Amino acid sequence: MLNANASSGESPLVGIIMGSASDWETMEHSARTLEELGVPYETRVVSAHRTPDLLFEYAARAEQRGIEILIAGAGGAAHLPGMTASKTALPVLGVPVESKALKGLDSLLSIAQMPGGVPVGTLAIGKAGAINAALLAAAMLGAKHPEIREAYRKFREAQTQRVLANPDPRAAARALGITSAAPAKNTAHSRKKRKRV
Ligand code: RP5
Repeated sequence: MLNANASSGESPLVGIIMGSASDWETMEHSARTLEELGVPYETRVVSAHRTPDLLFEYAARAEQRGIEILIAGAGGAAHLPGMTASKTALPVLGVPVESKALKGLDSLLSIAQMPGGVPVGTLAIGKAGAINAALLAAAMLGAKHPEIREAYRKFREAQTQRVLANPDPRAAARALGITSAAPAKNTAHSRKKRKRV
């Protein structure tokens, strides 16, 4: 019943759970980031509303299965992270998935506003939160696993070097494919400038 998709042959240290398969588009960024850092993880859909018994079993048994941190992503009335935290002493990191109706503000508040006594570490809405949940998990695991601390340090250092190596925002935006289609001379900014002279 507790079979999940493990990332490698190694025993997973992180469990990435989500309320619906529709959350995967967001939560795969947690998975990809852990893969980049070489942290073994497992993933599975566990819904607080649709499969509450599975959620209780998964959360209650995660620690004895060798999982050290749980990342839980959910959208809307996002009870999954809080309910997971209620059944385990493992740290739970919550990722608010962007909802259609309220753009994830509902998810964010549902996850962040836990009553005192049962903490959920809440990340940003959507992709940024999913990436940061994985990075924070790696930072926490690093206290016990030196190779993960080193992988995390290298990730951060490479990120810093990338920014320093690309000081020109136009060139960096072009490289990332996010440059605006409009040529600089047609922008409102350049028109204003021309008027002033
Ligand atoms: C939540 O409801 C899930 O986490 C998901 O973000 C949201 C919508 O689920 P689906 O209707 O797409 O399955 O429980």
